[in-house]
Amino acid sequence: MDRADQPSRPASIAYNSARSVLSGNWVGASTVPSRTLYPHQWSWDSGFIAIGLRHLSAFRAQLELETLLDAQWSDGRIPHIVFNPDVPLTAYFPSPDFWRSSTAGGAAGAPGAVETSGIVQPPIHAMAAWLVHQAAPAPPARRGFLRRVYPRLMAWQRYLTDSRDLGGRGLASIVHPWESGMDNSPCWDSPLSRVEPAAPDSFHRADLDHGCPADRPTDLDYGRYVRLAAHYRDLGYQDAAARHLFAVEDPGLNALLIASEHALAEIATALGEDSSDHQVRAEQLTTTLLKRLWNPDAGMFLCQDVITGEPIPERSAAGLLPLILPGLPEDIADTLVRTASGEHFGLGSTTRLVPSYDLTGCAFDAARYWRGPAWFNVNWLLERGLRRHGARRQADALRRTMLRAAEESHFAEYVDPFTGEARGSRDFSWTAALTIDLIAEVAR
Ligand code: 2M8
Repeated sequence: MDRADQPSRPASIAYNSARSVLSGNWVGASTVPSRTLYPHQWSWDSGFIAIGLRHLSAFRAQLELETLLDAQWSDGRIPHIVFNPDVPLTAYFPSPDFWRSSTAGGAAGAPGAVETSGIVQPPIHAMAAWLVHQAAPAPPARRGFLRRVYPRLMAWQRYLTDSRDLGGRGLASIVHPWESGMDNSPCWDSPLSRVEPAAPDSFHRADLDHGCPADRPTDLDYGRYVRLAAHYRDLGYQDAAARHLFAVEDPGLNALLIASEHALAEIATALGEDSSDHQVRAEQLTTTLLKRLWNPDAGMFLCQDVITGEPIPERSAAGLLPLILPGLPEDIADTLVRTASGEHFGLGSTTRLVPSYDLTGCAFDAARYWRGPAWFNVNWLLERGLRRHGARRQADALRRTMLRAAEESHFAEYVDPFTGEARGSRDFSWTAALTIDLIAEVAR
């Protein structure tokens, strides 16, 4: 690590332990989410990781994002996994020989020098790049970072707003549950039910070599994930040509898209360029998000199934994430805060951290992956959203419980929302990174 570019660091046991987790998961030019379960580079993980790394080393935070951007496809997409060629194929499934990006993705602009997946994850990256830049103390540590990443981040955002507007309604669609980052959310149950699962003997689940089956997706869901990914691959990962079997407008992904458009406006201004296009786009996207996905009865945003044209009547934490947006009307923000604190999510009453899914929903499961447990990246975004919209008391309380749960759970991948009990893998990178960010931000 480059000590010269380190900002001053608050000393605490949690901070130092979190830093050790990130050092242990650093693989030279990027960070793996988990040494066991996820041994490659993941897209939105790297965004959250860079947000924490910025407090340790501006150089390392920049490198984290730039390593990811080096795997960007020429159509603008940032793949959700960048594979490490030194890791055995059996360590993670679906492996590079399943995705075959450099051949199957050739027409869509996949790079030849590195193997990647062909799907994407939520666009936290411009927001992360802006936060990384702001933390770099002086021009030498900034290293021309913004100038290098700006065109790439812009191409990424345009891929989502243009190639992924599958509904023609002005919002980006996901074509696979994994693209939401909330892979096993009950929101996907109905659209996934139309997908014929891949034969169980056609793949081997490496995740069950490391994870507890009760915490992970079922075999049936996994078969459907595999079928969807293979279908997209066999269409050359080309969105215009593809007949998607799954297409959903997700408020979480679209909220990050808008937050990143605001970040691009900041970046353009810092570079002395015109920011008006980004500002206009952010405002238009916010208006569209409100028009298309806001559900007044639910008091939150809901997903929309683009294939059936119907809203998906499930409440997931993704529908609270627009709280991070600066341009949100205050009555909507107030309603979101009430919904987060009410019976469905229990913030400040029945739960310690905001669960990934509705506590009263039929599919709620406090242990299983994205069907109820609380995730630190989601809670970090909500903490910022609460703070942005004046709910300071709730934000302070959430920050305290997050820090406690992160430390007590040994930086777990996710936790039981009621008890904070650790689930999934331990020493998880974004949990450690966001712990560092929360501590450092208080110390400012
Ligand atoms: C989980 O997703 C991967 C597939 O991308 C998996 O289950 O194998 C999700 O929690 C996702 O949001 C996260 O980015 C990834 C790596 O941490 O793991």
